[in-house]
Amino acid sequence: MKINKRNMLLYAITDRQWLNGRTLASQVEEVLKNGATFLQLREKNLPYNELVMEALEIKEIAARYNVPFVINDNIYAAKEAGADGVHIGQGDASYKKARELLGDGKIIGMTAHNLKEALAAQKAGADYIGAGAVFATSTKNNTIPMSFSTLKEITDNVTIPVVAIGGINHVNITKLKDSGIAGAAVISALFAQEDTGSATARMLNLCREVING
Ligand code: 3NM
Repeated sequence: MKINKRNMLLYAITDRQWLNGRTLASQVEEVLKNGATFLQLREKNLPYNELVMEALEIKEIAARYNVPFVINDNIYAAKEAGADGVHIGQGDASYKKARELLGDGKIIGMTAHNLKEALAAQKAGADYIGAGAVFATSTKNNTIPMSFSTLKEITDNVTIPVVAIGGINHVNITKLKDSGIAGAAVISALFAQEDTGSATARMLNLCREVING
């Protein structure tokens, strides 16, 4: 599966820390039913076999909604589970390794914290860029703050889609207007909410207003 800009509008990233008895599969179903356009499975502490099992379950849900599904970091799990691709950090070597293993048809997204990294990701062959952290977040430690002007500099200078990430919520997303992004990547604004489905529907409308409008 290859992506286009429209796939990037509301990029949902999973997180099990807020499940409170709910299952990840049910939360993913809510998020996709309510219009998220892209899905990343992000698991920082799961043993490999469990990650693959979970990926297989989530992949089936994403396929039902025809939403691209990538796995964070683990190219081997992405390969074994037959995911649509992987999201990786920096580096030409990591890109090459991922592309070699997954093949040309798969999606490879890369993180960038500044223009130099964004240009390097594009040059390596990345299909899209995740750029952040555009706002403060408690979901991930040690994020590097990214100003609006850096974000804009990136979107002005690369041709592949850029999704903004980091602390984006239903209020501050309006600040990303005219930044040139193709979408917003969010974790807690969806998965930490009591009603994940309605949080997704509201976020999708905001993305349409801010990004397409
Ligand atoms: N990467 P939330 S910020 C996974 O800056 C991730 O690269 C970031 O979660 C980066 O939407 C982040 O809850 C966490 O803030 C995003």
